[in-house]
Amino acid sequence: MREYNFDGLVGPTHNYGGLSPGNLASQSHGGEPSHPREAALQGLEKMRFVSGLGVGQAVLPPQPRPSLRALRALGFTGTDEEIITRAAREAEHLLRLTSSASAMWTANAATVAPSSDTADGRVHLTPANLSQMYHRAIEAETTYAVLRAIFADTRHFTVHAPLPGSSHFADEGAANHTRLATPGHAGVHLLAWGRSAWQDVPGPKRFPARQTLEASQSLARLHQLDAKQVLFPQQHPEGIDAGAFHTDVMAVGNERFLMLHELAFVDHAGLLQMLREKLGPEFRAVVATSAELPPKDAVKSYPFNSQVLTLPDGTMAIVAPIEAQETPAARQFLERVVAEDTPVKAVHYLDVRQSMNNGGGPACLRQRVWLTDAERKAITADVFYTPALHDSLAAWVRRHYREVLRPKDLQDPQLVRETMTALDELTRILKLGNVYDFQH
Ligand code: SUG
Repeated sequence: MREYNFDGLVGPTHNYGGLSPGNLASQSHGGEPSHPREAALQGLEKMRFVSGLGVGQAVLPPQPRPSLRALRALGFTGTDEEIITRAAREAEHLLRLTSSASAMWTANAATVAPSSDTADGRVHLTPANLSQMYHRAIEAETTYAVLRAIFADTRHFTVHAPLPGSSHFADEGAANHTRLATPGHAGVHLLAWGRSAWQDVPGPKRFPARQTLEASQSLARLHQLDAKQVLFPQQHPEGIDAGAFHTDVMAVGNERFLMLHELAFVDHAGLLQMLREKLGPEFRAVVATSAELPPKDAVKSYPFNSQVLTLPDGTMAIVAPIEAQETPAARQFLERVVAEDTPVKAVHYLDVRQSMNNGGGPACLRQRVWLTDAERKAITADVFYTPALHDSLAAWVRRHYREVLRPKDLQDPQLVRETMTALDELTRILKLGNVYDFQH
């Protein structure tokens, strides 16, 4: 079984809409000009780097934005251009909400369970409903279509429908999911959550908690995970109030290694004790206290929003955002992780600033999918990273993406045409078939 990182290709309307309460970067950069072309190329460079480490790499496509389907559902009628013009005039905020390129953060696209851990021996995937925020909720339908197109072979894959779209089952995908495993021990799944729809659990006071316990429990059932191998830790309310809207802002794990901030989970000591019992003595965890790494620094520079990758030689490497290198407490923490008795032997810092400014670091930009060789071969779409695919995607970005996007550019009816032309072409590059509503 090998891990493939399915990175989201940044979409042509990447912009700073200020859309996510509780996500401090999104709030503080709202209204600034964005650079879609640079953003997409930064993402491609990250894929090149990870693939160069010898780690499995693949790509997921952006979604059509502004979403005409969403605007039509809200009562706008007429030609595509008329819809944009009228929305711009009458409800600028709806145009902004339906224009976000947020599907780039594919950690939120779905939750995945590898075939080694599921009762029926298939890979299970559930697209996240993202029902907590409208600009993200509109991703689910297209994500479902894209995943069905890629993971089409039902002998190997089960793609479930997104959880029912009520706030009761608000699901943010793999951003709250961690799979840990040690040799000789079955994989353990952490399915974290921020609030309960049913039980009375103290939650954050300042910012919204997104994922519900009820959603996480449903994912464990749908994916046919062994109940003994699943834990449901609660995200620490103080962590959420400090800006850790997803678990992966304060914790990241891989196989026998977990690094976390003490504000990642309620009772992290109890959680680590349970993990040691389930995973045995090879399991390693490194905890950052608030004294060592102030929550403000963790949220601003995202050392935990790193990819922890197993390399072909069995050691691990961390791919962290450059902001973590520039923030002394974060850099020193990552250096400590390498210096201590952990499998991590190197830290690499990459520039994904365009995404970081909306609260999305390296870990947000990728969905982990564990595949056997047979499962890998069952995927016929051209989504696996190669230098040739890189070249054709980079050329495609340069052909279609604008250099700069200012808030009022979203009102340009031309933008929706440009996006449709680009995405239509992309589905042919990736051999996806017709996955977008405008293609039907
Ligand atoms: O859902 N930002 C995303 C960032 C998602 C990060 N993902 C993970 N942590 N896995 C969010 O808050 C901001 C869009 C804007 O403001 O334009 C946004 O949606």
